[in-house]
Amino acid sequence: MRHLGALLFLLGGLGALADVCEVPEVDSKLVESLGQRLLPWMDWLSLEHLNPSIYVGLRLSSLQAGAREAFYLHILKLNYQQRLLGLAIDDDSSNNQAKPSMGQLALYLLALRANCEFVGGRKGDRLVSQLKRFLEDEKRAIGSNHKGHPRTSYYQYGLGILALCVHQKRLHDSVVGKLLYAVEHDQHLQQDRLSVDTVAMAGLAFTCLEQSNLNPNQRHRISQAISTVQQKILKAQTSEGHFGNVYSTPLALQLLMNSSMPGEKLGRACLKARAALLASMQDGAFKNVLIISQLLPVLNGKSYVDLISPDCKAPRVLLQPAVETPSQTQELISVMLKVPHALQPYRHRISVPAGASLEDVLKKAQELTGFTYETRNSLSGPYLTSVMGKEAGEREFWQLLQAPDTPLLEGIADYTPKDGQTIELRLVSW
Ligand code: B12
Repeated sequence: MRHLGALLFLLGGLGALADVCEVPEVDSKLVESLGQRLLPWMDWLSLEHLNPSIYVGLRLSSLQAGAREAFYLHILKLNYQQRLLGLAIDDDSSNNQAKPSMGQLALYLLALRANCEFVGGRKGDRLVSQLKRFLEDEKRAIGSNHKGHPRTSYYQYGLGILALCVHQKRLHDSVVGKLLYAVEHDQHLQQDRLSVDTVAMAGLAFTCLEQSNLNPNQRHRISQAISTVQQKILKAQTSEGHFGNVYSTPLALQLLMNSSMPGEKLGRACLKARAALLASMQDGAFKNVLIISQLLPVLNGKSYVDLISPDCKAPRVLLQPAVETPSQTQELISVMLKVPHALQPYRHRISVPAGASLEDVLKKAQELTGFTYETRNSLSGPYLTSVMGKEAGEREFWQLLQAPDTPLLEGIADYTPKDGQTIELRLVSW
């Protein structure tokens, strides 16, 4: 805040008015209905549904879940410590649980900060060392000539740096340097397109480093990279107002809310984005809990950078569970499902009740027509890993498209196909 004030003063002196990104308050009923979607997930304590992002999103929002919240954090701690440190294993199944990825460990550390805890003690130090080691390994995978790729993604690389930063843990300049280089040289592209989520996450990490002054030798490069990120995000604004697409807009706004620029462009762009978000919220576009957890902080004027010193005493409204109104529909729709480039090409018309998800279509196709698929659970929901016996390899994925060529903006569990639509599954590199 002090920096912003100084900057405003300086720019004022130069005759240019500095502009900030604000997202004015949104109807509280609309915000609450988003928060209510998180509640069932907080009661659903099975391991594959535990999601530290939900906890972070709620703590940075204007809402709270009462006693559920503390209990949820407790379960997160037990689960993450057990899987990462191999502690207190009394049943065999826990031995087989996959270790959290670098990004998941990072989100867990953000969750601790969201409760105003600093990671510490012997166990905490080991978690910090693990995250640092993950980043070092990724740095090596990228290579000294920057020709390689991180094994996870630059998104997770940024998340890792951000998590250590909010815990005031120092990283070697060379680790930060890889993310700087990626932003400076457009290496965070996905299929030749800018991934707004990825640059926004990098920008959030840089903003934290700048505010905490953890890598003073790179100060100049870091602030340059922040403005590069801001420019890229502003340039990616669509005519409706979203940055990238509707689902990257929350993270983009988290980044821009920490920005200031001369002129009026920033403030105008943010107001337009807010209007677009509002329209999408009213349209029911926000179904996915991970995305909701990235959006709720924005609607409360907060970002992940606030985890440097979170306000854990701020009053928040207690969420009440939503009253379910089950929609009964007998109406059937028909969806064409095709996998043209498989070893065994597949094409069938599948009939499902209106409102069914794409996952329901895949299930039905598997039951009735010899279609086969597999999924893996992720924080965003079920991720399609294999189709017609063909598993996606390294840096490949099964892309979901509406024929002929429009990638879907949602995963199989959230997307609800319309009558007569053709859905294609296509193995692509990224
Ligand atoms: C990196 C990334 C990818 C990479 C993942 C591979 C990798 N090795 O990292 C690739 C390019 C393959 C990818 C693919 C897709 N993605 Co993507 N992806 C992301 C991104 C930028 C970061 C995810 C991440 O690392 N999270 C952090 C870690 C700690 O969480 P995690 O759960 O362990 O991460 C895994 C999952 O996120 C999974 N994953 C990635 N994307 C998606 C999408 C869905 C719907 C699911 C269920 C899982 C999933 O891959 C991660 C690595 O294993 C997010 C951005 C965001 N805001 O979250 C978008 C994002 C999650 N993806 C999105 C989409 C739509 C897709 C696709 C459905 C696109 C398509 N039309 O095919 C496909 C998934 C199809 C499938 N097979 O099920 C949307 C989801 C929106 C929503 N409503 O939920 C996001 C938010 C981007 C956006 N703004 O549009 N993605």
